[in-house]
Amino acid sequence: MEGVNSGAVSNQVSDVMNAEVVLLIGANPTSNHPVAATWIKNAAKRGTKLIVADPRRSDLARHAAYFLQFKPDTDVALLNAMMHTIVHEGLVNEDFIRTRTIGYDELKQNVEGYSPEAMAPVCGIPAATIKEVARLYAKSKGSMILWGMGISQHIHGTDNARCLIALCLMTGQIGRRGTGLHPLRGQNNVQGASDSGLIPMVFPDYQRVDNEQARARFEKLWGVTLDPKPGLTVVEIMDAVHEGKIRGMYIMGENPAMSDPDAHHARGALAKLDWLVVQEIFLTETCYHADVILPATAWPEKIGTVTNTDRMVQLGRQALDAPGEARPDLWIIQEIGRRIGLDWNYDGPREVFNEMRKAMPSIAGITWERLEQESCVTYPCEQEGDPGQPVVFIDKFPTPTGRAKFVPADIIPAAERPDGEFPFVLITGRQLEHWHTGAITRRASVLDAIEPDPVASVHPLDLDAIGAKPGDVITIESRRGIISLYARADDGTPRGAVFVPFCYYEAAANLLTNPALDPVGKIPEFKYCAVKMMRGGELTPRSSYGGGQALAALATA
Ligand SMILES: Nc1nc2c(c(=O)[nH]1)N[C@H]1C(S)=C(S)[C@@H](COP(=O)(O)OP(=O)(O)OC[C@H]3O[C@@H](n4cnc5c(=O)[nH]c(N)nc54)[C@H](O)[C@@H]3O)O[C@H]1N2
Ligand SMILES: Nc1nc2c(c(=O)[nH]1)N[C@H]1C(S)=C(S)[C@@H](COP(=O)(O)OP(=O)(O)OC[C@H]3O[C@@H](n4cnc5c(=O)[nH]c(N)nc54)[C@H](O)[C@@H]3O)O[C@H]1N2
Ligand SMILES: [Mo]
Repeated sequence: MEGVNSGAVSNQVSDVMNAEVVLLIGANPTSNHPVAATWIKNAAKRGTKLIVADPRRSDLARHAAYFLQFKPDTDVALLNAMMHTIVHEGLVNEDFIRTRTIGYDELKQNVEGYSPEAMAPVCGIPAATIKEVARLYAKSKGSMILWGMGISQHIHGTDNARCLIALCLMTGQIGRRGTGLHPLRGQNNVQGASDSGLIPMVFPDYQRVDNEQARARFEKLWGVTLDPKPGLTVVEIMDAVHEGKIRGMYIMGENPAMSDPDAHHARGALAKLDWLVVQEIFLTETCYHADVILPATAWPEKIGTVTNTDRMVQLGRQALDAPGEARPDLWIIQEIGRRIGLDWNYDGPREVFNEMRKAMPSIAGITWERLEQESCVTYPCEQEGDPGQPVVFIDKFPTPTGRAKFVPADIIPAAERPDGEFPFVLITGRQLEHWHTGAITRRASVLDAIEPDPVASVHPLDLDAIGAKPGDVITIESRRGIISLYARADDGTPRGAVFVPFCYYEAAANLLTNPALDPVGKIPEFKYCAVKMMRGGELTPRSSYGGGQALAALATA
């Protein structure tokens, strides 16, 4: 059971109700995971002590016992200082460390250099506060950690996560109700996509492609020879196009012309391709570069399963007819497969799901019939009838030794720090009303009416410093690009920083961002680059959709 790999989600979000302490770091659930936010607020109301740590104050800070508005990019400093306190005050769980982990001595030695007193000026949180939250987390009967992209999207994102894991391991705050680690998942099916092998270095259930045994198993299952070489990740793919190593691309349900960092570079790659196919439900900025566009059906127009952040598999059913010539993604993929000579003849999503059960021990016990009856089924679920396991890692971890490893982390600064010429930090992310690149939500009249125009959130004192007032047009420039958009006063944004959502084509945040990657996770540094900010500028004309246009069209219709 516990040998089954399920990513790192050890406990479901609703488990915050069983936690005495919840540490939420680098995530803004009120905007991005509203259902999770509701669980967290309800838990806080019932007495769970909420610690919110984020350079930007979000709505959940109002519900927090402690809100740590630490300096952007200083997670390792803050977390190492918490661990220093836990070590020095004898709050570690020695029994857990001895029986369930390896590498503690190295970690202990490493955090020695990170006293709260030394780290306070680095991260901007007083030493006494760091100690209080460290004690609170370590001593409680159950402490849970939830995190988001504020942790991951740095060149040291893996180190940030390693610190959270170490914090949890040294205190034994995992393997029970109301404890553990929950990296809040993004898209409705990003967990399911990862589980089923949509990662360039793994097969289903996270079996490495370069692991001979794993490869042999899948070669037998599929009756083909498989490539042992890990593939490229998103940003690496665009680099490979510029290097002339990739000449054709097939993109399905992704809008990299807007979502990749350094958009000029990414769009340049799309334009350079000999052949680009985009399978989409809308005519996106990526489609502008396509040779062929394959119209797909949207979520309510087809049948299929998704897996949410809580490791719950659920079945979506068709509620609407597909428009025009749109076809389900599965139909399109299967037809392409057949026309290049593959013998694919799945009789629909159910048959594909049954093959997934054969490929993935973690969901082997989930039947299609059960999904038709129950709203969702939690995995690991290895045998039919198994209720599923809401809490994993109860008595071992999914590693060869069954133990978890401490990995010490040191401070690595962001790839591009502010300087005299580019004095502000650009933080990019999301807002409630829009989804990523705006492809869907800017076409939704109500959402588009609420947030029609590109905005930058800036601290009122910084707005003052550049001579701008709320509602003025301001211009933000980085070493890679320049955008003009409306200024919004927001005293939750720290001084010296500006927050820009990446959904607006007219002022695309990713024209500015730095494509530097975390060497392990290969995630770009979307949360930190250097920019300058000036009052004034030319607003780019609105795109073919968005900017209140969907609503205006409705009014005149
Ligand atoms: N409405 C809406 N909901 C969404 C999405 C959407 O586009 N719109 N997208 C979905 C997807 S795919 C994802 S991945 C999730 C993302 O969900 P979140 O991770 O909550 O979203 P972000 O807005 O990217 O950033 C999270 C937080 O990181 C903080 N941050 C910035 N710099 C740092 C730092 O140095 N350290 C720390 N610790 N924090 C920092 C920001 O202030 C912000 O509050 O949302 C999902 N939900
Ligand atoms: N600056 C900045 N950039 C970021 C981030 C950030 O925080 N800051 N976050 C990053 C993260 S975490 C993520 S997840 C990415 C998201 O980046 P993308 O995945 O590129 O963004 P989306 O807008 O969600 O694009 C999904 C596309 O799929 C299409 N689509 C929807 N449903 C279907 C379907 O059923 N079939 C098909 N074929 N197509 C469909 C939509 O129309 C849309 O164009 O952005 C990343 N980029
Ligand atoms: Mo995401």
